[in-house]
Formats: sequence, C-alpha cells, structure tokens
Amino acid sequence: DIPKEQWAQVVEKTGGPVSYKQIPVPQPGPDEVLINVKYSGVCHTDLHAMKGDWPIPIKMPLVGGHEGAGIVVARGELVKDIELGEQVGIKWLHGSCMNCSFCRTADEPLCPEAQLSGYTVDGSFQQYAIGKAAHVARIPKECSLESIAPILCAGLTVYKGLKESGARAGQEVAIVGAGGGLGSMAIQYAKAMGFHTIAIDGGAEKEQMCKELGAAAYVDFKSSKNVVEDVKKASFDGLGPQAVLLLAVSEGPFQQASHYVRSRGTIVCVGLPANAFLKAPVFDTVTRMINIKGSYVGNRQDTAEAIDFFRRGLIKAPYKVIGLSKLQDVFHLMEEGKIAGRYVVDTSK
Ligand code: 8ID
Ligand code: ZN
Ligand code: ZN
Repeated sequence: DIPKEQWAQVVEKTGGPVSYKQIPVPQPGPDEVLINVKYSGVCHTDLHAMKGDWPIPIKMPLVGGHEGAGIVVARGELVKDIELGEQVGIKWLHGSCMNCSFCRTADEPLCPEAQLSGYTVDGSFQQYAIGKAAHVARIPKECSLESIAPILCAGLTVYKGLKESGARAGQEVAIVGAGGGLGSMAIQYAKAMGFHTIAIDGGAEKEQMCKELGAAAYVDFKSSKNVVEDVKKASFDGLGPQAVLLLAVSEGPFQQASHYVRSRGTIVCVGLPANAFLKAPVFDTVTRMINIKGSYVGNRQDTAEAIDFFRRGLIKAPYKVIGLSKLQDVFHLMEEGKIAGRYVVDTSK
C-alpha cells in the first residue's frame, strides 16, 4: 500500500540546513514511475546544491539526492517496459527531451532541456520519488540496493571519466580526491579496466583505504612538500601518469595537474568546486601536447555498463549506512573532508 505521507529531507532555502519532515507522496505522470527509495548515496553534489555553489537555477524548497536505489510501486499509463516490484535507480539525469541532437546521439546529459534529480526536480532523499521511465537505471535482481546506490552517480561518473581519459590497459591514472566517494569508486573501476592508479588525497585513513582498494601508490597532498614531484616519482618511469582524473572539491589541484601529467596525456575534470577556474601554462600544453577536458555523469549505456561491472563483483568500494534522518550530520563530515568512501542513507530510519 502506498501511503499519502512520507518522510523526507527538505532544503527550505539556499544555504540549508535540511529539515527532516513529512511531505506528501508524489504521483507519477504518464511516462513516469513511482519508486519506493530504500537507500540513497550522499554525493558532494548534494552539498553543493544546498549551498548554492553553482551558476544554474535550482528548485526550492528541494528534496536532494540522486543515488537512489529502490523498487517500482506505481507506473504511469505509458510505461510498458518496467514492472511493479522491479529494482531501479534514480540518477542525476532525471530526464531529457530525447529529441535534440545531443539526445539523438546518446549525449543526453548535454541536452539543453535536461532535468536533474535533487536539483531541478525532487530527488532521492525521501521514501517515495518520481523517475522518468526512460531514464531510471535498471538494477538487476541479484544486486543489493544499499551497496549499488553509490554506483548510480559516483560509479557511473568515474567509469565515464576513465573512458573519456583515453587511457589504455597497462597505463597509469592519477586519481585526485581518491579517498572520497567518487575517488574510492574510481580506484576500483580503474583496476577493473586494467589501469594502475596513483591515488592523491589527504590523511592516513584515506591512504589505508586507497591502498586496500588497489592503488599502486598514494601521495598525501597535506603532508607532501611537492605534490608534482611526488606524483611524477610515483609513476613507473618518472615521466608522469598518462591520465589525471580530477575529483577534488578545491581549485588548487586543477591548476596543478598539467605540471605532472605525462606528455600527450589527458586531464579529465570531474569535480565541481565553486567559482573555480582552470589554469595551465600554454607553453607546456602545446609543447607537451596535453589534453584538458571535462566529463559529466554518463548516458544510459554508460549507466548499464557501470552497473554491470558492479554486478560482476568487480566494484567493492566501502560505504557506511546511516538513517535518512541523520543526513545533516553526513553533510558536516563531508564539508570537513572527513569521509573516506561514501555514506548511504537508509530511508526507513
Ligand atoms: O558528472 C560529474 N562531473 C560529477 C558527478 C558527481 C560528482 C561531478 N561530481 C563532483 C561533485 O559535485 C564534487 O565536486 O565531484 C566532486 C567530488 O564528489 P565526491 O566524491 O562526492 O566528494 P567527496 O567524497 O567529498 O570527495 C572529495 C575528495 O577530494 C579530496 C578530499 O579530501 C575528499 O576526499 N581533496 C580535496 I577537497 N582537495 C584535494 C587535493 N588538493 C583533495 N584530494 C587531493 N588533493
Ligand atoms: Zn553525484
Ligand atoms: Zn535533448
């Protein structure tokens, strides 16, 4: 039975905090499903959204969250290919027009009409959320909802970013912010894809986690006297990693990467620090043939592939489960950079 009211975490105004309260259960439109969200990962994007860090307009009041894993409990009249009881996931890309040239060529995250879960529409920090049938992630029956939740943004995004890096099996990838939610996933995807990783983050707890996850080397940006030299030294011939995946939430590392990336290498920007700019020496960019690019979530095929790595047992990044009612505590820890891996909220608590 679908209740009329449900528990949710609501951002009432930009800057937060979230308030835990009862709100109405939404009703799905003709092309939508109603999902009983069981677990949701907490992404740093949710904190950026609450703080108003980004230049695009946001819905307010807002239910955030875009790593929601749950079960379909109702569907609109046009939805024929999802059954009640099926496991599905809410991801950042809630919907897109399906008919612009980006949508037609499977670049739907670039759609000018893109709708974003937990940003322009209510997301997964509630017990019942709406998903567009065409865009919800299909979660195989054998996958646990709590452990797959972080794949729906963190896993998908780093998998896509690693593909966009152009790195080949046997090459080295530096992962900046390796101890965070995206970073811990990135180490596992990189390993599964045949890349060696140089993990960069701060502190001993994150060092231990990165090494357990399979990083070949760890550079501590807090204690290193020279991050650029240390990253180059960690690479197999001292000439730097082939690719850099920038997942950090501060501007500094975005300026630094061009100094240690290998010649002809690629820097992939994924993290979205507020008001940040890229800066790289033109001389080096030219004479060392450096590529600098962005990567933004992934399309529906990337989603299916990222989930399949997980289904095959290749992705085991650590997460901690906490009640949805404790979301504000997670944001505090995240703000302080104290989370190794990911937090997943349980919507029943
Ligand atoms: O599609 C996209 N491009 C996309 C998708 C999902 C998330 C982008 N993001 C963005 C988020 O909005 C956020 O800006 O990626 C960023 C990272 O998200 P996250 O992994 O959820 O954040 P986190 O768990 O807080 O991890 C960030 C890590 O960066 C480290 C921190 O210690 C933390 O472990 N870090 C920082 I801050 N400065 C660093 C530095 N100078 C650093 N690591 C290395 N060097
Ligand atoms: Zn996210
Ligand atoms: Zn479109």
